[in-house]
Amino acid sequence: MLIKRPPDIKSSEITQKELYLNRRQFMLSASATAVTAGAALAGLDVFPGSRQAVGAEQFANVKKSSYSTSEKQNSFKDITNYNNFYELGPDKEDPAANAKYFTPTRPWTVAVEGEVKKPKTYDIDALTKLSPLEERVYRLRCVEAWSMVIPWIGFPLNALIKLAEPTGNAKFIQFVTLHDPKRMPGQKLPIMEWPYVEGLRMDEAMHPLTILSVGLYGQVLPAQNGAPIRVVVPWKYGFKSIKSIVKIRFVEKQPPASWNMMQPQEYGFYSNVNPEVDHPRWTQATERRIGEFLRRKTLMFNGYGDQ
Ligand SMILES: Nc1nc2c(c(=O)[nH]1)N[C@H]1C(S)=C(S)[C@@H](COP(=O)(O)O)O[C@H]1N2
Ligand SMILES: [Mo]
Repeated sequence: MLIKRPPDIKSSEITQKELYLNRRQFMLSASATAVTAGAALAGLDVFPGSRQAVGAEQFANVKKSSYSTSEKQNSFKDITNYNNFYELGPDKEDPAANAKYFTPTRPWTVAVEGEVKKPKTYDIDALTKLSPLEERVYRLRCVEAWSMVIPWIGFPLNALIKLAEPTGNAKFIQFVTLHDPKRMPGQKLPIMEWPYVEGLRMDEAMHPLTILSVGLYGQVLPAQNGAPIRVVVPWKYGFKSIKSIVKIRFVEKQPPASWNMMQPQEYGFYSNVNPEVDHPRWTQATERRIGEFLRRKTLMFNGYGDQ
């Protein structure tokens, strides 16, 4: 199903459409997610000046977070068409184009296991209701020196950690992405060891800035941004923010992390954004904000040093 925006759509019609969408109170349904991805593919889904993509399920009662930056946000179109998600292809345009193989991303479960007193496999809908959802407008700074400002919807990872009750042995958390080459065709390519894995030290995982995101721009997470649930750690390079997770495992030793395993001399385990430490092949002192022409200075810890 392809929803096209007539070029001369009137603002009165937009309002009608939005009211209609809200009234429908879209269920967390496979079809809603599929429509989002399909429409995003066409690149025609966003009404200019509106935060909504036609047909996508909207979250209600999302609190604004005081942790948000007031910087100009990137457009929904940029955020959903310029991605790193190797499971859906190695080029920036691939994830949007290949999202159709990955959707629908429901049903979905996330297993919380390892060094915890309360291991549990959560259904994505239960996980989404685990803690009040907030909008967190964060910068995401890729190690490849581009960045975006994205209005994420999510909740602090520490809410889930507290429920799991880590044992004294839990020093790190490992995150694992879905491994399903049929739905993630990039996994047929030997570009890295699959599944994608990442890790955080327990204090980093508990930090109030670290979130599990289930949406952006007020709606469910598009497939190419890591549907249905991903990590966002705003003071670290983008590759730490692992997408489409199925496992959260509490462990004693520092767990393997995909980019670190692939090129240990280029990507460390901690990978805090630091403009003073260059990548062996390029500078990290500046970055290109997607949609802008001039490069800007990269901030220490991506601007999250104070927290
Ligand atoms: N599973 C998985 N997670 C991933 C990646 C990936 O290839 N696979 N790419 C990472 C990188 S390098 C970046 S910069 C961000 C990009 O997130 P975005 O596409 O939502 O902007 O996702 C990260 N999470
Ligand atoms: Mo990245």
